[in-house]
Amino acid sequence: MPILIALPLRAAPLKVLTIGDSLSEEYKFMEIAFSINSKNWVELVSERRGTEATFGTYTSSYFGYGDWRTGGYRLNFGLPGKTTIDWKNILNSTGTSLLDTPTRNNLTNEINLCDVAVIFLGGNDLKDQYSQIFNNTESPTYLSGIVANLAFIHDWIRTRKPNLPIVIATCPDVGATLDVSSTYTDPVRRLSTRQKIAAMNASIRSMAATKGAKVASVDKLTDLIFDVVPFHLNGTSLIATSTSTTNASNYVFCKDGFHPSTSGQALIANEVMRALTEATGVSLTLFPNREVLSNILGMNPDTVYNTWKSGYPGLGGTAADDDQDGIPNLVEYALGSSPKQRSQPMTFLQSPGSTLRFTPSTIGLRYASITVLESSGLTSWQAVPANRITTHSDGSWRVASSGLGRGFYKLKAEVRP
Ligand SMILES: [Ca+2]
Ligand SMILES: [Ca+2]
Repeated sequence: MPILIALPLRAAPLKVLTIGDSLSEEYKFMEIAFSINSKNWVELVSERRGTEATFGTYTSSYFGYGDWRTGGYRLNFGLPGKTTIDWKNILNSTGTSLLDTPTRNNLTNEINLCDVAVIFLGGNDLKDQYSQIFNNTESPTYLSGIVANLAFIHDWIRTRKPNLPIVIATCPDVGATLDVSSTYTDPVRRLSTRQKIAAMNASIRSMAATKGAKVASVDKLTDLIFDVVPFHLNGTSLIATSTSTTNASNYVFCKDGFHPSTSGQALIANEVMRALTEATGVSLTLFPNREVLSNILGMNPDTVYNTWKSGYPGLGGTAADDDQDGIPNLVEYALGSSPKQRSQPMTFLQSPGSTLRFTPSTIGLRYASITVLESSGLTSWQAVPANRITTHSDGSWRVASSGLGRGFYKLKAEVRP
């Protein structure tokens, strides 16, 4: 009688091909120029999600592929300095370099082997003409041309492998980089330039949608750098206003002030993995901020809380209630109240009626989230539905009554993932 052994099915990692520039080229090959001690999204995904996604075998020899690549993963065509126009020339056979033809031929072979392709370009196009875009002197078709070039590259791949899932990245707004923002400072023009680039990225999203491609929102990172000032992850500060000659892990940019360092690249990796999941149905595990801080950057993600705690010698754990005011210490932190003095953070508004109000700490909320729980009889507690909670410009949260008679409320805090 045959013996059947059931083995757990383990899918092979997703084979990801990349058409990109220096943001995708392994930073290992760029060390002297700018990226010492830093890793980029391809390296982070390979090293930390290698059972889920792969870029193929690795060669550490420079120009080991005999094409434009300096080396690295076999499916990664991250070519430093290339624009969408350069890539279009390579694919179109209109390029003039001897390396164009082997690059095109090798890419064609690898497209046959991969499960999904990522087109991640445009940063160099924007950098090349940033002065013109900033001063409104760019060619009227410059930005729409970038979208058209990305569409051309998409279609070129599609022709070679009709059913291949394809991801198109939005362009990083290079105006958020230290290098560009320190040169182009006029606030009105900075804003209008940002709006033009955002409109171009909206066109990329529409173009991708019409082609059935998925979008990796790389511009989310540059939006964060513009809008989250000072920059932080879960309350832990990351410096975006200067650089470090050793590329210390708590800096957002590499020492050239232009390329994102490991922290920014980890956030880019999340946007690409999110799009890869959408495009292929293969679920890739994103990097939670705490994994980025601790495992990837080697920082302690709890330092902000521990620093606060050290101001109250002898304080108990996050769930303890040292001052016995019914508010656990982590909630005290999220509210900005004292864990050593009885606090009364929630008040009822006289008008209208029974609306409850409290004001969390902006800094506390970076590290911990707050959930409002309610109960009718103090035995079972449920989260108040989001549509009954509003946040206001004074920082307060207001919780509308359920309208069902007697109600009790309490706050729960959780350390953000
Ligand atoms: Ca307390
Ligand atoms: Ca208290």
